[in-house]
Amino acid sequence: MENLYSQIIKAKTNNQKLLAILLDPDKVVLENLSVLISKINQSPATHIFIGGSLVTTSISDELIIKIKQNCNLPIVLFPGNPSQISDKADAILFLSLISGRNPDYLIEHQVKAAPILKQTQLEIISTGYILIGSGKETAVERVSKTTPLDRNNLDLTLATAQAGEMLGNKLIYLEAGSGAKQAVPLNMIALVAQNIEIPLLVGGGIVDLQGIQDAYAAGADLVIIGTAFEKDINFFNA
Ligand code: 1GP
Repeated sequence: MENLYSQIIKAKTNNQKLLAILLDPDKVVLENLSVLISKINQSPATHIFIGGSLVTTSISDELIIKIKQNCNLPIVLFPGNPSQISDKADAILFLSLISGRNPDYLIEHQVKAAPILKQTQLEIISTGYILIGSGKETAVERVSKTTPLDRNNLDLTLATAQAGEMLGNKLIYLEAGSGAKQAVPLNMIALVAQNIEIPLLVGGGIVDLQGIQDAYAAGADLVIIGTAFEKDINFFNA
């Protein structure tokens, strides 16, 4: 099978926009999963991301197996820490929180994860993860104990994204934080998209279909929707 990263690159080359639905294993009720999966199958989603800043349950394996029984979308781990690794998924965003200055999230968790990942077949996609301030503290900020970048500081955000690219990251992820009050500013998406070569992911605080289209128009290659779909499984039917 062609690897997921090649597919993302191909989509970017063809200007085909991608959409990930983010499922937090702590919030998914397994009994309701079949309805959830049928809604995902009817949606324009191209990927399923699984993870969260603080996942406390260990249902990830079971959740992924059940999703795979009824859904063909690739499943990508989006882990808050190494305990969320599951070899049942297809790939993992190997994140480094490059907007922050907490060594645990820059390298420590990655060192712990490496030997575990070596035992799996997961495709590893190194991702520069950049947290952007959204006016209110988000879970990523709280858990990672890092300060997000100022949403008005375009220069610093661009330099951070470019440093991530130069370090060899394969993706840049601009994150406002799950449930953020304000999504990543469109002018910031545009500036970063125009000045990096690698695909740009954008998520956090996008609450309607127009928000997704706006992020695409600004230059996002892949948009992540978590809370809006979690709150309303008919989100994509509107
Ligand atoms: C969070 O970017 C994702 O990591 C999705 O955010 O839950 O606000 O959609 P939302």
